[in-house]
Amino acid sequence: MQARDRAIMLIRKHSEDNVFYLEVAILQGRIVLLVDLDYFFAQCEELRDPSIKDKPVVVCVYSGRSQDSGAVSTANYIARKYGVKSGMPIFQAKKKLESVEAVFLPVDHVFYDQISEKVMNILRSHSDHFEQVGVDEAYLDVTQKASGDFVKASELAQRVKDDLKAQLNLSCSVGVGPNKLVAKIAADTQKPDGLTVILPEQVREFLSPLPVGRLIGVGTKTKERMQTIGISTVSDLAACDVQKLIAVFGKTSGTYFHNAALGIDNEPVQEKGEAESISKIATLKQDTRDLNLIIEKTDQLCSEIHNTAQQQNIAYKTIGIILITTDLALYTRSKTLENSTRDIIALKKIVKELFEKLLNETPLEARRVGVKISNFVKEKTSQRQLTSFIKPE
Ligand code: DCP
Ligand code: CA
Ligand code: CA
Repeated sequence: MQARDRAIMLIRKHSEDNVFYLEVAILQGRIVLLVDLDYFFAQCEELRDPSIKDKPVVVCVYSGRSQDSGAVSTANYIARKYGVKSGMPIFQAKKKLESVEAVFLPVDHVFYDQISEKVMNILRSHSDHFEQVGVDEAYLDVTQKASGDFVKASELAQRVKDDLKAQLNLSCSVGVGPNKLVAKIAADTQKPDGLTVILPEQVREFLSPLPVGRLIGVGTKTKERMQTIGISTVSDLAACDVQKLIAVFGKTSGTYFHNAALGIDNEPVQEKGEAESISKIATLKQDTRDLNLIIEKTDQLCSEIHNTAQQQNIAYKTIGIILITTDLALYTRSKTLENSTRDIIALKKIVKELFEKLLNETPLEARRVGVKISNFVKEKTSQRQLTSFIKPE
């Protein structure tokens, strides 16, 4: 049975049993779709030349040193059957495909960006709120369009898929859930050409058996640290006391992991650049002119801002500070960089410099201090692509 039919049946069955509960659950919640194009770069190449469609297609980032040096950017699903994967050295992919007639092509970002733009325009038209998160994926908040109803949302998701197929001849995989976290994981569970619907009441059961690495924000290092405290699945993480997580990972990350394990995620679907700045401000334990005490506090604020910026995939050009002195006068200073950054070390360094300078300009003591980033730069891709890793050998 298709996930979509299962979702529809569940809603109907429950609504017979418990109409009130279900209406409350559905009306209050959001419905978010994550749409991710299948084997994107390789699918674009198949569009350009449909004659390669039935063969293994491997898109490569050639480093240029020798004929086959470089790595695989992506491959179509036929090539994946032979074991070809993103990131694999090209010579290795060639070895895996030596018994068949395969097509190896160089990346052509200009072409993929053009197709991506067309895709995003179609996706945007189906949403109340829209957020592109990579060259080939986007979140769509469809709560209003679907009248808060998961059945309608599932049908809408199918229409999105049909539209992309009819207008651009592209296939994608879609996840439907009550928030971004669940929608993203749902989309990853059935590929290619998948549609996976997770109802609010299915979230815990859906997430529980998954390895923690499937949660957004749990990378290799975090996964290893979790293993050392006996956490390998999402249900292990959900069972772990939040205070323990905070002790190990800090307040922001500990709380985030705890909520994520429970399927809680309140991040809005919003286009990058919608928010114009992110700022945090805090009161010092005591009024002071001691730069070290001030920096101790602003370093914390920088970490919080850095986490938020990372979650929203924001790079920024302007870094600012806020100082409120004992007499409650407010001072602000900022520095605009030539190139955008997302580097926490640069952020902390500039904040320190700005405070050092500002303290020299006022004789008063600091009472409250703040940090602000602005002048955001929209990044096309949240996934770090191979091209950004590969250096000439
Ligand atoms: N990409 C890359 N290097 C990687 C991962 C991805 O260059 N290590 C590029 C090529 C992909 C595109 O980004 O086509 C999108 O990445 P995805 O992770 O969404 O992978 P695909 O779309 O290729 O495959 P899938 O069908 O699994 O989504
Ligand atoms: Ca993809
Ligand atoms: Ca993607």
